[in-house]
Amino acid sequence: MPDRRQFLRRATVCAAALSFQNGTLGQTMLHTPTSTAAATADFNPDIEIALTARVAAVNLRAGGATTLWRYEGAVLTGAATAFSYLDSNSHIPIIRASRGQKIRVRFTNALPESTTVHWHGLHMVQKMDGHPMYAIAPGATFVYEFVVDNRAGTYWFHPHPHERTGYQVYHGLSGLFLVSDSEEAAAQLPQGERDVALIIQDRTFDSGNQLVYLGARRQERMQGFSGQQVLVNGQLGYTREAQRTAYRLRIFNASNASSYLLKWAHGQAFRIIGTDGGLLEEALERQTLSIAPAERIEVWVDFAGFASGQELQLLAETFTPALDNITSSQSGATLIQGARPIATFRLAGSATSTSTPPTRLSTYPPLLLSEAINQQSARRVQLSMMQGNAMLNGRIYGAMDEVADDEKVRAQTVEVWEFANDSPVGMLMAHPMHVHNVQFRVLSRSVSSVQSTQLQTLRSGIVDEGLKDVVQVLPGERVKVLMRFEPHTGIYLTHCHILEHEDLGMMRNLLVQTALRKLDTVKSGGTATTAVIAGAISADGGLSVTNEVTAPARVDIHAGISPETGHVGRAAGIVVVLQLLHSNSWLTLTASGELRPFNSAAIEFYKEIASLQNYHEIALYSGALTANEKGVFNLYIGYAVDASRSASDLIYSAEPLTLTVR
Ligand SMILES: [Cu+2]
Repeated sequence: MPDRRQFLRRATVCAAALSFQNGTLGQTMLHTPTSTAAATADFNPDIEIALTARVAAVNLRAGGATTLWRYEGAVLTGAATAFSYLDSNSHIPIIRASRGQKIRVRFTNALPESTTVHWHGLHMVQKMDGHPMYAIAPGATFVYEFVVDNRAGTYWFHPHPHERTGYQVYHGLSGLFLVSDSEEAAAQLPQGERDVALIIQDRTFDSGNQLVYLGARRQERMQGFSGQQVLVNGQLGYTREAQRTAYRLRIFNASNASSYLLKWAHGQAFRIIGTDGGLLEEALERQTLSIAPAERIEVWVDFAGFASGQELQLLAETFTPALDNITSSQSGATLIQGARPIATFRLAGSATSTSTPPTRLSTYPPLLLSEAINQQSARRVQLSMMQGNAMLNGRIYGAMDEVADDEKVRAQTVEVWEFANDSPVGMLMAHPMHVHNVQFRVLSRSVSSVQSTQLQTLRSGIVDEGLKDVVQVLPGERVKVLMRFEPHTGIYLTHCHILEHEDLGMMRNLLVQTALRKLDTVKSGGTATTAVIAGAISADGGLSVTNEVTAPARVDIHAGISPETGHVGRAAGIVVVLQLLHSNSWLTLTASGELRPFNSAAIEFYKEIASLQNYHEIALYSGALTANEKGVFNLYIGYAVDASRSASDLIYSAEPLTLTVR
């Protein structure tokens, strides 16, 4: 049995979505269909970039220009290196920033359709996350402002408009967002010319050198798009001259749907130093690398032991989401060991002495299963595909603000999630699952009952170590991950990163609700009052956490309780505490509806609930406010489970509902 108080302290979660007559607070918060955002006057960015998405012709290969959708950028403030293109002539942009820097991106949509910019893997407030609810119309601008608070690592950005992400990314819209920090600097990894990004994308070109994407048929989209050629950094047969020394390679699968199994033609093992969320704590070695769409794997390699003029080839086998190995049907260089060379390092220069392979790379706060509020009952996300739909828990993406009860979490709490790709009906495919605004640890990967050769081959190279924001979930598997939600609250997303699946609706909103804490500062005392407690219906019928009314006014107050997962099904007492700011008194609402001085030594409960459900809505008050009731009122709601009834075991809302009566 975990110690109860420890458990509660750790949990820091619980109750209190405040809601009113005309709908829940959640819905009110979600009513933000803005497609523009202006710069904030006092933001003072360290880096300011003008970024435009437009249609442009780019010379990708011989035979004429290819029409792409591309990002163009210019640095307005900060180092010129903050924005560049990969390999100088490429269309793939790179933004470079240090942890802690303030970034402003003045984005202009010069495309013929709406788009957004999602900063994949980075922690963002809701409005800056590129959620499709913030679609930016053609010709419109949107100013993204955020502070980089992720660890050093290889992050990226791409469009996230509803149902069009696959098309827009395929046609060229994606870029790297590289974060550096002091810990990375201390690791003394190869830098500058020896820090190389390898971006893998598969594309199909027609005879006029134009990109060919799949059609609108649902069946095609279910299969996902896999191209006939595998490009690295925009080029087929990517070749790079390299010195005979150590390199850092940031390998990133930016393909829409294909997964790759990578290996060196010369048989060397990969020394893995980082994954999605930055450097590993300790380097590890693998003979092959399996990389799913949106995943990043960083490796360290030393070319010192090879001769000048020698060519080292990185080989790839391509797997579709259905795990068909289509390498032999793809074009490109000759097959080697059943794979195609996708990148070649041609060694040059004088020999340098062999470098010491990195071992210890970083440390980060442990994320422990014991911290999870649902250690015994993982939050299940069932993946399924049937009747032309790709679904999460049997649902496809609905309204922009639609959130089911089982899609709500609490900021700063730790949860276990289980992605279950074992639906007994429908098609089984690999689904790389991504959760916005969080980096997680992979806890376990069940052995699948489906044991095809392809699946075993692909699984053999999977890198689950480190902090991740995408995890490959193979057919028949269940993968458990552990994550701590960031302090940012609001609507984020959980989705499959096969972009055609995402566009089909294999995506759901994730509502991160306010972190709740025990209100230790509640004081007893004060005097009873006839003042009516908090909350108001504003002129348009909408409601927010902070309300103002001019007396006389009518108010309706409801409070919602969403207990932490571990408390569902248990008996609980609900307490309502009212703080009168004008008199600095604390009151509690009794079961009979009276307001009495709050006494922490003898808590009076407003209501008993026999079995806590995921959500309870409680009507607290309905009536009129008179001019005598002017002032500011803060309302908190809390609960205590089972027989525990002492003040120290109560879990309160962190933020009050505030009503100002003028
Ligand atoms: Cu999928």
